[in-house]
Amino acid sequence: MKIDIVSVFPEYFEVMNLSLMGKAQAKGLLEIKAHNLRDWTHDVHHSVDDTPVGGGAGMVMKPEVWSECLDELLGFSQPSGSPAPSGAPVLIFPNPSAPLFTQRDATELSHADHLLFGCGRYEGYDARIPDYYRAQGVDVREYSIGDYVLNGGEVAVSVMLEAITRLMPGFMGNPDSIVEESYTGEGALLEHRQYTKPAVWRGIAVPDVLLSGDHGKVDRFRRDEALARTAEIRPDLIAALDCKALDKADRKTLMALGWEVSATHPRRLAD
Ligand code: JB8
Repeated sequence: MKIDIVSVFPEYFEVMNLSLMGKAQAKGLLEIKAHNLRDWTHDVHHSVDDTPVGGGAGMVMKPEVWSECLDELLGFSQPSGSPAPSGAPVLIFPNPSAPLFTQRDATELSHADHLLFGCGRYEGYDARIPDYYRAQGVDVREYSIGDYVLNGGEVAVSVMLEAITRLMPGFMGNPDSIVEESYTGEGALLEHRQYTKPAVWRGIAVPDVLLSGDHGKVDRFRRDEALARTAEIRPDLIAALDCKALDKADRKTLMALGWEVSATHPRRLAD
C-alpha cells in the first residue's frame, strides 16, 4: 500500500518509521511518504492560509496551494478536466465536523492500494477542496476521530493509519489477535479483561475459572464479562446488537443485567 501524507509538519510522520509500521515499510508492505504543503507555494512567505470569508476568528487553508499539490499527487496533469485515473488514491481529510472514523472504515481502507491524506491546520481548509475532487471522480473521505478538537489533522492521520495498516495481511505476527478484538464485526462488544501470571499478585487473584482448564467455562465467563462491561460502559453497543445473534446464555446474562431481549434489538428496562 502506498500512502502519501500532505502536511505543513511532515517531520511529524517520522514516527511511522518505528515499531510495526517501520517493519512493514522495511518489508515493502507499506510505502509512506510525507510531503510539505509549502513546497507547492510560490510566494516568498510560503503562505498556505488566509482570513475566513464572512468573517470570524482564525485562518482557513487556501484552496489554490492544496489543488496544485493534490493535482500532482493524484496524477492529474490538467488543473481541471480529465477524470480520476484508475487506481487513483482514496483522498482523506481529517475534520472534527465530519462523520466518525470507525473500525468498519479502517477495514475497508486496509484493502486500498493508495491512500492520500491531507492534514489541515488553523480553523481547517476551504470547503471547496473536497467538493472539487469529488466532482472530478475522486473517492474523497472526511473523518473525525472523536468528539474533541485537535490543532490539526496530523494526529488524526496517525490514528487512522495505525488502525488501517495493522489490518493488512502480513502486517501482524498473529492475525488471530485481530479477530478477537473489540469493535470487529457486527456483534461488537468491548473485550473481556485480560490477565497473565502470577495467579496471585499483591494479594489479588485472577478469577478462578480462568485457571480451571475448562475452555467452555472460560469462554462463557469471558463472554458474560464482555456483555456486562459493554452494558455498563457502552450501552449503545448493546442496543445495536441483533437479538437473533444472541445465544440462550447471552440472553439470560443480559436479562439479569436489566435488558429486555425479545425484540429485534436489546432494550434497557427502566430501573
Ligand atoms: C484543523 O480535531 B480534529 C482536526 C482538527 C483540525 C483539523 C483537522 C482535524 C484541521 N484543525 O480531528
